[in-house]
Amino acid sequence: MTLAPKPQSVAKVPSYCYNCVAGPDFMTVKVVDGVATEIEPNFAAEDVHPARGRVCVKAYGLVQKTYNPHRVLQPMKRTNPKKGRNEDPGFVPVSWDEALDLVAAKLTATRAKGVTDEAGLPRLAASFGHGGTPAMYMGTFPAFLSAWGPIDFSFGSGQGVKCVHSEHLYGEFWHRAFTVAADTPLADYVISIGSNVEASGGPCAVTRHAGARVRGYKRVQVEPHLSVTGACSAEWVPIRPKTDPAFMFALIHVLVCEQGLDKLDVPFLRDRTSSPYLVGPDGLYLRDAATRKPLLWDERTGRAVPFDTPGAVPAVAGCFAVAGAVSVDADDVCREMGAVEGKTAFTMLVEHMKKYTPEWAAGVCDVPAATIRRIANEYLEAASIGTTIEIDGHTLPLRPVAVTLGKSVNNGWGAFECCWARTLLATLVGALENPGGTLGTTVRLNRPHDDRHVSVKAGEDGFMAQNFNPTDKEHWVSTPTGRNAHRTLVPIVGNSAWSQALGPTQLAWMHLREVPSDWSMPAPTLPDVWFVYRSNPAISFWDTPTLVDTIATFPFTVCFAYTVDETNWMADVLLPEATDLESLQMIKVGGTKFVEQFWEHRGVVLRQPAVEPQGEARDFTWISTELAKRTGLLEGYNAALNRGAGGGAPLKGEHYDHSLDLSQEHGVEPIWDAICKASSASLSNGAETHDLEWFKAHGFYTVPMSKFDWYLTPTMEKQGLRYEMPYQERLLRIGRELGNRLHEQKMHWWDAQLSEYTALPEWHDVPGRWTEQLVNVGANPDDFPLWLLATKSMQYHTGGNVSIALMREVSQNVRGHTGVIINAGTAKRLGIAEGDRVEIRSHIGATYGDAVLAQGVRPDTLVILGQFDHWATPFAKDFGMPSLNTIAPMSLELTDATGSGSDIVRVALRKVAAKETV
Ligand SMILES: Nc1nc2c(c(=O)[nH]1)N[C@H]1C(S)=C(S)[C@@H](COP(=O)(O)OP(=O)(O)OC[C@H]3O[C@@H](n4cnc5c(=O)[nH]c(N)nc54)[C@H](O)[C@@H]3O)O[C@H]1N2
Ligand SMILES: Nc1nc2c(c(=O)[nH]1)N[C@H]1C(S)=C(S)[C@@H](COP(=O)(O)OP(=O)(O)OC[C@H]3O[C@@H](n4cnc5c(=O)[nH]c(N)nc54)[C@H](O)[C@@H]3O)O[C@H]1N2
Ligand code: SF4
Ligand SMILES: [Mo]
Repeated sequence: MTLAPKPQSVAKVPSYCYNCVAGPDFMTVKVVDGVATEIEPNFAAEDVHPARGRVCVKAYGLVQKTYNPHRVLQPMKRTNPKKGRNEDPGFVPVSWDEALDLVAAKLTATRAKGVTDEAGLPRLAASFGHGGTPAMYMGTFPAFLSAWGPIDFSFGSGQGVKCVHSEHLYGEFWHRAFTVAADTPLADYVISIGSNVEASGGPCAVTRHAGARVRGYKRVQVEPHLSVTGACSAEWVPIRPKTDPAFMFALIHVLVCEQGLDKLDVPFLRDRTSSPYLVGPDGLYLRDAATRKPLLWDERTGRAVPFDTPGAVPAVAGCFAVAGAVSVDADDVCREMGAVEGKTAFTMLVEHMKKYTPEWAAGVCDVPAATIRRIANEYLEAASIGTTIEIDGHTLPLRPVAVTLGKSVNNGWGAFECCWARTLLATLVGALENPGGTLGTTVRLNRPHDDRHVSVKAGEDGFMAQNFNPTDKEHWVSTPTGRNAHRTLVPIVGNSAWSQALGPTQLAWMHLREVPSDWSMPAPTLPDVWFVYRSNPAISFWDTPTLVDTIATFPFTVCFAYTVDETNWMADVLLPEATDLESLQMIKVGGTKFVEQFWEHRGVVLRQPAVEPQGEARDFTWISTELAKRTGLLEGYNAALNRGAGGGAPLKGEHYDHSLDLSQEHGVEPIWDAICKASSASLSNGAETHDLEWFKAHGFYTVPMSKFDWYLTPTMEKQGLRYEMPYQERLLRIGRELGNRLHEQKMHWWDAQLSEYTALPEWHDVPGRWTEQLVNVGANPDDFPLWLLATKSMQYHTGGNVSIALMREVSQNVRGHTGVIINAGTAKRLGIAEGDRVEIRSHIGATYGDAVLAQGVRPDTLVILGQFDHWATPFAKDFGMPSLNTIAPMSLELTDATGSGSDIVRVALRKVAAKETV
């Protein structure tokens, strides 16, 4: 027996993982003689990181990721001019010089033609995946993009429209909540509607929920199948897919119609919401004729007065005679109302909700009325209206109840209603943005991204200001500036840096093939150059076979590549960047961020090369600087870095100046050294400056932040602002205005989407839209009797780590990872046994997998985990896993007003011979 040689050096290198949106999480990389061997927690972060310095199972795959034998380790050039699934790209290795020259020459030639083309669309397009996480790995590439000018982020990967889409838009509108979470450490009762947080929430959420369970909180999981979250909840409610609005409307009915106003948080409704605003007979607010301010009924003087009248005591409920008011409709049409009756918005709500009884909802949702009523009453009781808590010296209401929504509930048709109902359920008991309640995490459509309190500014009618895309005649953007037409079609998405990627991205794909017959805008063009990084739309989007054909028509595609995958199979150039454990970057951490990242600190953390890059992989910052230099954009690139585009703080601040010389090319380490110094100086107001060497040793730098900042309501109170709940007068008006603009252009193809703009949402047959769509494409709904849904896997971050063997090995022990989850009774009826090969067929195609029988799934529902069915990605292409994306259509009919859709499709199921797999 020979003994392994004694290691010469063992290092523990601090770093971060941000492979999924539940991050960032802290870790250390154990390096033995220059080889990464293990991932470990970073216990130095125990007191600052909400998961006490720990990462999830996925991060443990990063060692194998680094040494994956299938990695692309040299720049590659395509030699087969034909593109398509069945066309071998014929990639051949080239030097970095040749690859960069090729890309730079293409970019320079494109730029010479003008950054936008004859249709007014950017010639350069870029797609980044998985909820913005690629930015945590792309070094200074954002500075290059910023130096370039207009770029089209229209081509969706699975992120955006398939992600928590309506929540992003409406959450930010109502309470500066790009994503929404429960205040888990204080919550006593959480209704979790399709939010699979035990699988998808990462170590921060899992730690917080485990703590809450020990404390005795109750979580009710409302979901068609028994996810791991359902399995460790107090109760599972197997609701019929896509009927969640009805369930939630019935909860509201119990609160406002059965329990009534006296049982609710009256001061909150009176002072912090639009509940007292008077609505006239035309469904619009009654407004003061002179100032056009909405009126409310002042109980003190017995008169209708403008909402901001000092000393007024607003009536929350009631009908009142009002004379001489006006209403303001779309396009500023002002109507004189004469003598009319004004109802408070709250009374409008109560009358509206009367029909949505638990008995009615039971028929829609397949949930017993008694269960719905009990849950509503438990929620109300747990809200403990009237109690308070002290948070860092401030006395705040304690409302330990929350409703959370998962991604398939808060996107697509029905999502507006669910987001509205969730926000309203919090509002009614004063739990919106108060301790224990429903909280927003961060902002992305508003600024600044790292402090949502600063983004709260007074706007019209006593609400927060909102940067809608204009819908008035003069300013409406009638010619799209990006291929998904976000500014033209979706007012609420705004036009910030993130807005394009959150536009109706499937339209960008669909309209390259065919535009609607009454399209009266310039026909969309192909981008001259398309960049793709950490995104695989050919697997993550809908109708992936057709999408692949569309990608194949793109003239010049540059992919940063880790392995070959289904999207970069169509690339012209592959650029291998140094990955997670091999490259240098600093990012901001702390504050409150996606999923359940609620910190009591804020700061920065460094990712550093724990090991040398494999092969010829190069640091992303080096690649970005080279591209900037070779395209003549170095000065603009350096200027963007000085503004803070590389992450961290701007390089010049009140107490420091580490700006880069604009005319010089800077190396990777000097750039990040400047960012390290500027970030630490900025965080400490000039008291401490730490350089790159310091960060390499210490990993992160944070300063304390008060938990008080988790809650938005005190900020609203300070500014005397109201949440725009329950009545959506503004959205109603904007929708009408948008309709006017589109109809002036003779376009009616977006009319169904316009129906979403309502003051008080109505139940419309949401699941029925899927059967109606089948009828409209000439299919028979009876042929597709089952629902197929998707769910996340704890072991995989979307499709990003499917080629890592360790993840596969772990996941094979977790139910569902070997095929499609089928209710055991349904399987028996169809003659299907455990492990049988089955075909899941929709009206556009079929996908094949093995049967996984379970009791914990509705008989009318099938579930496929993750996103698989790979055909190019090494290792994953041998899994034989089915995928919803292969058979779910891209459909205008199934697109809601925000532009999103759900991962859900009507299917047929049958047993097939083992060999039938294509
Ligand atoms: N069926 C189904 N579809 C879904 C979902 C679902 O749950 N089920 N989820 C949806 C949601 S919520 C989202 S956000 C999207 C996400 O879907 P996308 O936005 O497309 O993102 P990913 O699937 O994470 O992208 C993965 C790609 O990144 C590559 N990659 C991984 N690491 C590296 C690296 O270090 N360097 C480089 N160059 N490339 C790397 C992988 O090889 C892979 O090709 O998917 C959506 N689609
Ligand atoms: N491990 C891991 N964590 C992740 C990710 C990952 O890929 N892997 N991705 C991250 C991203 S990008 C996102 S967007 C989040 C998403 O996080 P989640 O929203 O928690 O995502 P899912 O696991 O897809 O949960 C959706 C659940 O909705 C249920 N569902 C489907 N249709 C319906 C319906 O009509 N009604 C109800 N009530 N339920 C329904 C499904 O059963 C499924 O379990 O996760 C993030 N975290
Ligand atoms: S949850 Fe896991 S994969 Fe996601 S960022 Fe955290 S450690 Fe990484
Ligand atoms: Mo997502």
